[in-house]
Amino acid sequence: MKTIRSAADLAINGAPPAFDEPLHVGRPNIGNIDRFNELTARMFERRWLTNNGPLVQEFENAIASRLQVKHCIAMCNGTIALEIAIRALGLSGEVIVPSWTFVATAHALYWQGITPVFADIDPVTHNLDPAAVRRMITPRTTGIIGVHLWGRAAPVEALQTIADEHGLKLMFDAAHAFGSSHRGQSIGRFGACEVFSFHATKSFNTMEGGAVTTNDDGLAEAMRLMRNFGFKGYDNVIHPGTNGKMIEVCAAMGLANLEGFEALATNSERTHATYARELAGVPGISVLAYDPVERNSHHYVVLEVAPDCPVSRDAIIAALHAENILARKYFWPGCHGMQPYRDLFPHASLLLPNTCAVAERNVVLPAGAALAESDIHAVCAAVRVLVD
Ligand code: T4K
Repeated sequence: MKTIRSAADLAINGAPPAFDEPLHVGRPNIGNIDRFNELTARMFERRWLTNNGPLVQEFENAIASRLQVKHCIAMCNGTIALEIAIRALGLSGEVIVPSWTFVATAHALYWQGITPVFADIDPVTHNLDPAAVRRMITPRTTGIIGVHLWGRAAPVEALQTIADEHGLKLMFDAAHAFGSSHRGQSIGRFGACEVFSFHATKSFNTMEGGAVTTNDDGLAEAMRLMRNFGFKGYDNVIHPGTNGKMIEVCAAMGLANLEGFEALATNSERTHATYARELAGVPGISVLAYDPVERNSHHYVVLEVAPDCPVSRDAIIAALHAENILARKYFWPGCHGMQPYRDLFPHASLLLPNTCAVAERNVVLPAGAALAESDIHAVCAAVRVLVD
């Protein structure tokens, strides 16, 4: 790794890149590998690999008890989990979602013939703005999906009030929020249900995987059926369904990763604090802060580049990439700027000024357990030298 002290040290000036190997956003956090090996060895002895196996059941119990929620239904990934939750809730017509989210939130609706209607966000929290949600309600609206973006809770109570007033269903995309809290309670217990992604790039992962958590017995039962083709026992299909099952290897990874999760979360919090400290006072940029009284996985370190910053956001990203620091501009340009939504709502940006502004200033920096303290110093040095 190169020590960056001046502009001449930067790869854009012909110097070698800061890192020989790329430094990624989303490098997987890996917990207790011995435990994983032990669990999978027993799995092979049992010859039970999927279809609601013992590891999946153990994993579901562990998640439900950790989040203090009645049901956890593990799934093969977060997108299928969203689709199944949406179907189990009976959503149809139009559903209000933020545009400022990973495109899976919108696709999970569109894929089932439901129109995602994009509401604007609060530019400070990056989460849905309740007033904007109200403006997007029509006679076709059946629900709202709040997203706990970057692990920060969406405005849960305000969205619930709107949903209750208009007879709408409320669910949450909690893909970023495993380990986060709202008013001191674990995310996973709000709305009709909450959907997690346990993808490899998430703070807590099962390689691929996801889950829906809910306190509603009927909803949980419907989702369990839908996850397994609608089967209730042998030869008895009582519901339309799909294949949303989590496999045993993924559950083993989840159980192994749960063991080390507290240490990983503490490390991520430290990483976030180091970035914030080292980049404080650099003109035109700021590290997005999370609520200090709530738990957040701190998995996403988000840098905001102000319009008056001497160097543009895209120039910063290009320079970092030249150093092999693969920062991302998640979730630019917002779902409304992606297909098919760009064609569906060609003028959506007029109603999404905050989304558009945030999309132009966002940079997600490498974080996670794979990063050494010295890596963070080098990334910050590169940013400081570029902007100062
Ligand atoms: N809702 C929200 C709000 C979400 O953010 C997501 C997923 C979902 C729903 C859907 O959940 P899933 O169906 O995915 O469970 C990645 C992830 O694939 C996606 O899960 C995640 N959000 C999204 C934010 O990021 P890409 O297209 O950016 O992935 P990719 O391949 O560019 O990888 C990201 C970085 O991670 C790269 O720099 C490489 C690094 N990486 C990745 C993998 C898989 C590794 O170092 N090792 C690995 O094994 O979407």
